[in-house]
Amino acid sequence: MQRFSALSLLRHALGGHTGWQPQWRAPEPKPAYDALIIGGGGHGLATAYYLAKQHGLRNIAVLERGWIGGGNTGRNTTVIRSNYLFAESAALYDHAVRLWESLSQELNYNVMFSPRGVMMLCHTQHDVQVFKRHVHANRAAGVDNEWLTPQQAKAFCPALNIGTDLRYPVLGAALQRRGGVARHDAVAWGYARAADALGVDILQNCEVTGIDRDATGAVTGVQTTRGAISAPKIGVAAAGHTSVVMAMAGLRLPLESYPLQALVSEPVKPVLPCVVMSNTIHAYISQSDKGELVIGAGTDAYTSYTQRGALHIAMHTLDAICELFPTFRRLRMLRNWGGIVDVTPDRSPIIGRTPVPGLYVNCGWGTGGFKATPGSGHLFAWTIARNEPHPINAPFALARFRDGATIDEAAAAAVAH
Ligand code: FAD
Ligand code: PYC
Repeated sequence: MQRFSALSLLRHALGGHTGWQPQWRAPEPKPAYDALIIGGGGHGLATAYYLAKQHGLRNIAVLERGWIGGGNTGRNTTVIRSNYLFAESAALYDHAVRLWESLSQELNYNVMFSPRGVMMLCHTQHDVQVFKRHVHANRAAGVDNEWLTPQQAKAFCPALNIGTDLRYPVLGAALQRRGGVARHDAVAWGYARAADALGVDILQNCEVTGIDRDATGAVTGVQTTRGAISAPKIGVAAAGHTSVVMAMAGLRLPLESYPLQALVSEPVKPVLPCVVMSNTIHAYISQSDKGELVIGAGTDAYTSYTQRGALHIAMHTLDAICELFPTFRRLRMLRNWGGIVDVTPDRSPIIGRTPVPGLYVNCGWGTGGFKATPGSGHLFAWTIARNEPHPINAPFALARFRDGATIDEAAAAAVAH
């Protein structure tokens, strides 16, 4: 059943990076479900959609303490790519990129996926060596990535300054042409609408405040601000706040939460044909379909739950952008915001079972989980439904920190943290 109104579609058409959200006839919580997903961001909603669509679990609910997509899903800068170093990661993120390529058709909702190319700049010999290694590793794993000279980088992105008098001159770049951007809130709404149509209850303003367990330690349900709800399976996709939720079940995870911020300029005519990223000088930029330049900074240096970043981090990023793109110097910034990302010691996510029977976790995407949304939901749904990981997410188990089988993607994360 389609529960979205014409008003919600109008709001989508008018929406910005924050704010508007679709309205539908909100269901009341039932006392019992077959499975619960905590967190109504892209990952949680995608998980619910694939649980219903591919595993036939339809008596399920997504519990969101605020509004769907109001967390990092609606706050991120939408860079999509799969150029990670290790084969396990390239397989994980490329699984997602392949799903992105047909997601609008899958959901019958335009998520505005735009594979316009992601170019990652090198400014030091160390960068050159690291990114050439990524190019070779990706190509060996069947993932597209190519090396560009500074002149080739400028030909791909004419506004880029490749002058040799820069403080950090551009020495080359790695380009993934299949990478790009999408419309972040449309992803949340598209999955929500499709899950809702399959019978999933999406419960907003429903904060989980406790996780109930029986004498064997297995989960039996949750306490929420809208009452107690029982279920034998609970999946947690509460980015940034995963530690808080997992502590309700007595679990401590290897996670730290940091603010990460971004900002947009006033809208201008098309000037930037691709995504440009630079980890070394802590800045990345793309242009939205509305014309705004979408600019992102590194994480704050301190752990925190404040959904805003420090001013000096943003200023540092704008200095870097102005050096790389002198033509943008006179643009005014329209708005800025922040989100909270949770980061693991190896900068790779955790997707899998936990030591608590019936409790599953999907977290630790740090600065880079938007790109993974469809793949993450697809694999997490598989894991919850079958109580075992899919081969693609098996290496991303929590146990890797105990076993020393970490997957260090700090360089590929590409956002300073
Ligand atoms: P969220 O969308 O945050 O969803 C989690 C939800 O859980 C939230 O809505 C929250 O309200 C809810 N929740 C928390 N606690 C509870 C509770 N107790 N009860 C009920 N609900 C609860 N990634 C990229 O790949 N590319 C990018 O360009 C990119 N840019 C970024 C830029 C910024 C500024 C930020 C902040 C992040 C960026 N990321 C990027 C990271 C990306 O946004 C996240 O990894 C991704 O969106 C996580 O999705 P999610 O669904 O897990 O989390
Ligand atoms: O992971 O590509 C990324 C990214 C870009 C901006 C923030 N994260």
